[in-house]
Amino acid sequence: MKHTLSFSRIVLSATLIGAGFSSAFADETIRDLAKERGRFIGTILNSEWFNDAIEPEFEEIHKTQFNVVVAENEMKFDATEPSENKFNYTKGDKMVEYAQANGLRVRGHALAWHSQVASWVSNYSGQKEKLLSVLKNHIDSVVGHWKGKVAEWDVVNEAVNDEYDAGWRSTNSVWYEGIGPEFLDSAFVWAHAADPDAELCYNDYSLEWGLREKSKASFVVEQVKRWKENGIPITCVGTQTHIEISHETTPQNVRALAKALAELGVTLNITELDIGFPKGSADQLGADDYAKQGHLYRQFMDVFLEEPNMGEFVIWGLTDAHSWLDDQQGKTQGLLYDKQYKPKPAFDSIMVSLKAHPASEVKSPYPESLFNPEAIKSSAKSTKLSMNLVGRTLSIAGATAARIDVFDIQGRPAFSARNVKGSVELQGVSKGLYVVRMQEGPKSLMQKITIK
Ligand code: 9MR
Repeated sequence: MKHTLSFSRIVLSATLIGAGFSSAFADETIRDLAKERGRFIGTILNSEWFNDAIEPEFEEIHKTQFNVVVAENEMKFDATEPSENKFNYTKGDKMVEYAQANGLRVRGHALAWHSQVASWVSNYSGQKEKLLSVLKNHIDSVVGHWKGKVAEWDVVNEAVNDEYDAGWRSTNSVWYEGIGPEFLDSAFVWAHAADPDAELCYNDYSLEWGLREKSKASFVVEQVKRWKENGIPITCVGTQTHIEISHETTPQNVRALAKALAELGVTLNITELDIGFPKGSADQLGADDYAKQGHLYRQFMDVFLEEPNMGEFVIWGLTDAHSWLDDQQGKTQGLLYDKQYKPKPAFDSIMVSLKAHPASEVKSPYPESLFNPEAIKSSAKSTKLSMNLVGRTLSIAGATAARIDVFDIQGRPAFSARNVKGSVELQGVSKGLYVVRMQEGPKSLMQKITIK
């Protein structure tokens, strides 16, 4: 792709050349190379950015080098619904506007998580019906507010425990303890109803430890299989991938996970990558250490580009000057840019991997329309599904072989039919309020119905 050097890029290139690290690729961006390959590469906007307390280089690099963004803390439950049913979207809106102005995709993080839940929710501990309505109202409101603007949500985050024999996280989770595991299924159904076009992910850490029997990754794959069989609208898994320099087998474990999810028709995204050195080691690190870090980053990028069902490569921070690794973990120096905003060897390694995988050979899991605005217009024209219920007869239009799934108000599957054309009888569904999802290829429509 040909591009003219913008003023900001010239300034940026100048800042990259100097003492310490320097990049051999100062005039090229990993964003452009990823985009040509139908992929997204991104990083967070740190909380300091939202508070206007970050160096100007941060945003300059951020909007030049990345094409997907996620808020470090500002779209979490405690930030968006600090008091019951009183929503605060100010900081999230700031990010969405920034993303729109600079052509970045937005990931929403996170809807149902045991951590960073507003404190008022614990007033309802153990009250199943109330917690279901609290979570539903939160998802309806937050996803509804950013409908069409947030491309993908981490619907459920970190719901699997850290046991050797993995299972659901059953303690210290207000959602699990009060509702049971059906909070996960319900969360996906509600999120899909609020924005049928958004991609919906299950996101967790330690998935990079491999698919051994009873592992977290194997447990997640089993759940994804169940969700797909039951028509629960999951489209992606996020592997956070907070690792250490010694974790050399993890890229190939991520490859194996991608392949397992490909069989289920689900995308795998790397959502929070960082590759840290032991805390306190920063002063002793030399060229070999940074080369080793770069090698691991490159292996992740190689896997990412070679697996056709991987879409986003997101790093949990831009600069070592602002990283949760130093603040909250026994780790340090895990990101692509050093504390002076100089690109580290890891940056060049990612660039080299992108260049070694020509665009013609990299498959994208996304429709062409995501990267090509003209195609967006023409696909919008063809996305005209509609449905209408009379008695128990659901008439459909705009599809020739649709899949119909009916969920009760708690998100449990109540009816399912495939290859529907014209109409379908909702046999055996008792009276009440339901959500119907109609799908044909990439087109999908959700609608509430009442069976009387
Ligand atoms: O980077 C986030 C940090 O600022 C917060 O204090 C912390 C609180 O839980 O969350 C960090 O982000 C986490 C993310 O939301 C989920 N996966 C682990 C991330 C690092 O802790």
